[in-house]
Amino acid sequence: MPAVAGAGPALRMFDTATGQIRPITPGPTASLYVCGITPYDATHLGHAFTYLTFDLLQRSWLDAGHDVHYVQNVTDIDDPLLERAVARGEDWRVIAERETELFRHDMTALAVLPPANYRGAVEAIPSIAVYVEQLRVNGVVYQVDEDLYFDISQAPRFGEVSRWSEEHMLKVFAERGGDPERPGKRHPLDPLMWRAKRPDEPAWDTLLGHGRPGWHIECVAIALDDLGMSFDVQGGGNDLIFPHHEMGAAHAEAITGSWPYARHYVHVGMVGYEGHKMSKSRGNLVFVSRLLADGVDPNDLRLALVSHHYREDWEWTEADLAGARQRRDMWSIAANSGFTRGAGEVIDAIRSSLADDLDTTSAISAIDAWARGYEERSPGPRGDGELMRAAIDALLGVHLSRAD
Ligand code: 5CA
Ligand code: ZN
Repeated sequence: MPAVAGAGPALRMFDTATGQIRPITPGPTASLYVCGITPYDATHLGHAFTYLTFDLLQRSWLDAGHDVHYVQNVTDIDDPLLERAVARGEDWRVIAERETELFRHDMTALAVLPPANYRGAVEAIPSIAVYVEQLRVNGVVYQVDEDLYFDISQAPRFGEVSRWSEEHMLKVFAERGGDPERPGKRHPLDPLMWRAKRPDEPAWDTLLGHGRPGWHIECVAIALDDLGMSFDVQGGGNDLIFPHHEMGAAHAEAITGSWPYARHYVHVGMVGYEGHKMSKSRGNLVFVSRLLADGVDPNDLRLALVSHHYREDWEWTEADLAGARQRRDMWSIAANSGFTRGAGEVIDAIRSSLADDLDTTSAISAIDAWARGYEERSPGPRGDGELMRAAIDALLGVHLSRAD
């Protein structure tokens, strides 16, 4: 990321747990955990929107002089992956490896700065087993048949991340991987921690016996091992607010006896397509790799996505891409023209906008106004265009074209 002279105001972001935009106050090293993909299908624009959001956050921290310890998981063992493997007649490991590779390739193409640690659920299994065993010994985890569940009634702060009513929780729990109806559970919302081996399912031999981990504990084990308790930001799409991040915070509190799990919960709006949230289960997907293979410039795609505020739920259309292409052309022409002025103030405006809950729409409007200024066709100060080029590259991750 190019260095840009100067500095912006301190970053403030919306925090789901408090419902407020409040300052994020990292130490010299900012810590970030973002929930990664379940690799059973290639990267769609919803995934890209989520990871671009946290890329803007990482860039903003780097610009402010912080080091960033960014950890991301890949859910390389879970029900949807196994279901896909059966449906396709492929080995689940082959699918996971292929789709993870494709995801990483797509992220690189979109100029997403990589996480420092990229962790698989499978590699975390020994650690997960130790945490679950500790909770079992403490009586917070109980057995249903051969499986293990977490007792939410023993999590005093349960509900403080989403702030949802129990009624609302119950409504979505089953849609998002939960099993409220299973007989033998103490509470319908209790989440699975460990699933004992079933015929035809992969399993790992651990101190909990043969089986595989539940979803939430996977992210908790990785986050606690790599970042410890009370890291700066837990991130993901807003479909992860409940149950995933609520359960994660409850698990982590039970394991460590402390709070908060994350100091800030940042959730990204859902990208829709053809009237519904873009999702692998519905199949209404626009893939990053497809667009790139069709010749779309990744800078245009990146600009199209970041033109939406990250908290907005929005619907992708072809017009997003056409608009971004036109805008990046306009910015490139301006940067190459020698007829622009005011880069310093515009860079201040970009930084202030981004510091205000990653307000990319205001940042982009400020750049638009600067770019339109070139139409006066009177020479501006030398280097103005180059300053803007570097700032747009560093802060938004968008490269402008050079004059031919
Ligand atoms: N592996 C889990 C997280 S531990 C998972 O949710 N995987 S995923 O592949 O379904 O989603 C990966 C990330 O993309 C998550 O942060 C999710 O919230 C986000 N995401 C999924 N669909 C969309 C969408 N349509 N719009 C925006 N973000 C999305
Ligand atoms: Zn996760």
